[in-house]
Amino acid sequence: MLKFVSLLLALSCCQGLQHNNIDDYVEAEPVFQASKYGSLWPLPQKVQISEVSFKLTSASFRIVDAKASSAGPSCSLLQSAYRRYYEYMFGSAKKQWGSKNNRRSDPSDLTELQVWITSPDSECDGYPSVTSDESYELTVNQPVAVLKAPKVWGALHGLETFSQLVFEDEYGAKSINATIINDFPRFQHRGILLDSSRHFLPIKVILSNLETMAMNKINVFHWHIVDEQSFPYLSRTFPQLSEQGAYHPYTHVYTPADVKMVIEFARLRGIRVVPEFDTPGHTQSWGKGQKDLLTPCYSGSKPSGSFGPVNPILNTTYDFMAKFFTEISTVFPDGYIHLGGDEVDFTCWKSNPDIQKFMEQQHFGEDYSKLESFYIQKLLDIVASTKKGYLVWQEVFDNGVKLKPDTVVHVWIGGRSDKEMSNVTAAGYTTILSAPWYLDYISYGQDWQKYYKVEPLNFEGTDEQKKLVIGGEACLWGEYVDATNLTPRLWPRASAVAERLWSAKNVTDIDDAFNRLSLHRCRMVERGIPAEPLFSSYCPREYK
Ligand code: CP6
Repeated sequence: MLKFVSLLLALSCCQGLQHNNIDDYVEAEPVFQASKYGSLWPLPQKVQISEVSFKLTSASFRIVDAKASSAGPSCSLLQSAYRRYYEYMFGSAKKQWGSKNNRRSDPSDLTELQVWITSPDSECDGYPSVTSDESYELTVNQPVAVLKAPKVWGALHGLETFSQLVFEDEYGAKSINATIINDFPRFQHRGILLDSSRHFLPIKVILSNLETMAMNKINVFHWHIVDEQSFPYLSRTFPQLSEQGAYHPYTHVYTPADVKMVIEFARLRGIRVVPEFDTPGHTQSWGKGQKDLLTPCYSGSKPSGSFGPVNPILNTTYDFMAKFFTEISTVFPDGYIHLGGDEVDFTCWKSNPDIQKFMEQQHFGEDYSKLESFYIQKLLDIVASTKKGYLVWQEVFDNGVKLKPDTVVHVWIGGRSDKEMSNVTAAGYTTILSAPWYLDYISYGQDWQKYYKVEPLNFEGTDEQKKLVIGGEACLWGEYVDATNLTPRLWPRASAVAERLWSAKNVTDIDDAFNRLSLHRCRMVERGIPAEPLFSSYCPREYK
């Protein structure tokens, strides 16, 4: 029987940076030291690492289904994950990643990782959801390593963790320490918002960021797909929306096939795709292809020629929205749609005489937030009839709109976001936090530490209220971001958010985080992701 002790790991994925004797270091500067947790990121809930290690060789190591697993060779989600992680560990040149040929057995080799889905329904062919079981247990020991998970979602996370335990010596030989890990996320909703309206994001950029999300155990891609500036979503029902509203009608659109590809690529990595169609504000691009959808603004007694938010007083608006969201509810399999509702500018509504008349009829007085609520209420009823849940930005809650009890309120306004979290949860709504995680803001220095130090439950409230916080999202709005700079701006800064949302509440040691994150960032670089550096440093294989 092996005795497992938490022990300093002198080696990890990225060799050459560490010294074996960390006691030699006394200075408090961010010099690189080895964490006893190696390069694990985000840190699992429970980790025991032994000093005993095993060799892994590409010729003899395989990832296989455990005999008792409820998912077998027909589970292509797992089979493709085995291949992916084998290639991350050994490189893609080795063709016989799963074959029994050429197996050389050395007694000190680890020859197998057995993946055992324990629940009768592995969910292999399903989609991840907000209630998915993402837990797993990983035991690395002789003669085989075993990864146990109730569902495929936990197995995917366990494969990533296993790959993070493998390290290389200076001659390139791979090893792994005997290890026991018991892991599950602290929060169920761990998201990243990308904005494909301010700049079109090519599919390959979206896919490579989904891949990186999986490396960070992020499980929600919040796709802010359209906005004022462009409408790249190609709607089958209303093709003129992207024909007129995209930056380019053929090259800068997401076709139904593109959207399917993104959703399946994400599913294979345990990631939900939550689309956002933000209304009634942020909709200039919608107006180009859909006549009468937006409110005509007036200059004195005459239309000025410009348009404002969605026109909330016309029946045709709601007919359009019903058809449009019926399509969206079938194209996107996730249980939730983000309906936006943020930053509605009332200037245009105020200028329009028909709207003024409507305000009088409805006894709304001068309170245009009542008109906004009128619109949102009708929209929510339309979307609820498609059997989807919805998320909304915090203004919708602030304006007192009656929401379905399972609505998620998305808190984004900085400054007093803790107060907002208190209010939203006191009203009994589920909530996610983004206010401290606006990654489109950049500044000099290590701002990942600021994101890392956020504690999402630091607000006044009962335990009941705290339970309503299901997670958060890092937002990378697209005004200053396109394919040229998106990935390095996002990573590893979003990794700080990923660990805050996955790991235990008491994982707050910023020096240990620096050490692990430096290695994790080098690993992303080695895997072909241009993640920016944390500080002065080098990665052993950055010039490959
Ligand atoms: N676009 C949309 C945006 C923002 C929001 N919604 C935004 C607002 C303020 C800042 C950054 C982004 N660009 N549709 C707010 C949710 Cl600082």
